[in-house]
Amino acid sequence: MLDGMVVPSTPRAALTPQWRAWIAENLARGCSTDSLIADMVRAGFDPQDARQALGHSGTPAPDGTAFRPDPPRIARTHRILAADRTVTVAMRLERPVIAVLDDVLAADECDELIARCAPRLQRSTTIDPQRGTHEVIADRSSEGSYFPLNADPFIARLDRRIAALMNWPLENGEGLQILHYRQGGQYTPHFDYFPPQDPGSVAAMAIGGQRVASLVMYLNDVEAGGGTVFPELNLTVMPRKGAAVYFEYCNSLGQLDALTLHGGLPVLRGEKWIATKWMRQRRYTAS
Ligand code: PD2
Ligand code: ZN
Repeated sequence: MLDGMVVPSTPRAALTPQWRAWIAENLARGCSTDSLIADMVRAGFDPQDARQALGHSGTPAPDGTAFRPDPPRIARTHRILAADRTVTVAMRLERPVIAVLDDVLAADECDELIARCAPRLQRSTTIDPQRGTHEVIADRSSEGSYFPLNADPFIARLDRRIAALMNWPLENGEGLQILHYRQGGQYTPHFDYFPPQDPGSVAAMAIGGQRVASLVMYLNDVEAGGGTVFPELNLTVMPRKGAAVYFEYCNSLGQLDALTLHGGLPVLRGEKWIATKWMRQRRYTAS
């Protein structure tokens, strides 16, 4: 631990949000996972709990050091020519790499995605950490639908644009995931990558490997609430129709950036529609 960092005090050494923030902050400062585990054990954690907490906060590089960011995959320019559309960069963060992007989708493209999905929504699932299967859980109160890669010419155009924007091969992308939140709907903070210590991650990573970057596109204007929050960064991105938030979390060593913890805040008024694209380390399609 670096000088000046205050170790959070908690009577039962539980993994509170303050402890998670402390772990993320120290990893970002370059502390080794071993030194953080030692500090946590001194503060009353069971060593196994401390190791598990660190496993969930990022995978150390082969030499045991903390996450080392690669140069961003996304272009550094103010405007990005993404195949058939020019996207404007409204905001950037270097660590973790986050970009807020305007004009990713045209208004009529947002409307078409919503119209196509509305009749076939199903309660959203997440990947079970033990088994790797898709399960309905209370943490994700939304309904969703899915378009396989290149499902038709309209989806293929969007897949191509998004791959160019994210600067990954189109084949590394999972199919577009559409989510609908009603008033009160939310998605509690989580990582989009598959936590390495979860047994279910092996199955989830069998095709295409780890997830490396996400693009969450907003398909409508939400009346109140519904922002995408990054609790470790005190950052909330407001949903605006056609805009998106992009973030990277897996480097070329396979290390994971725990600062990308994020969630969907409760929709306070109105409804919220998003489309999400996740990129993998390798080709995701079976064929
Ligand atoms: O709805 C969102 O803002 C949101 C928040 C966190 C979406 C996702 N994660 C996701 O699709 O992974
Ligand atoms: Zn997410």
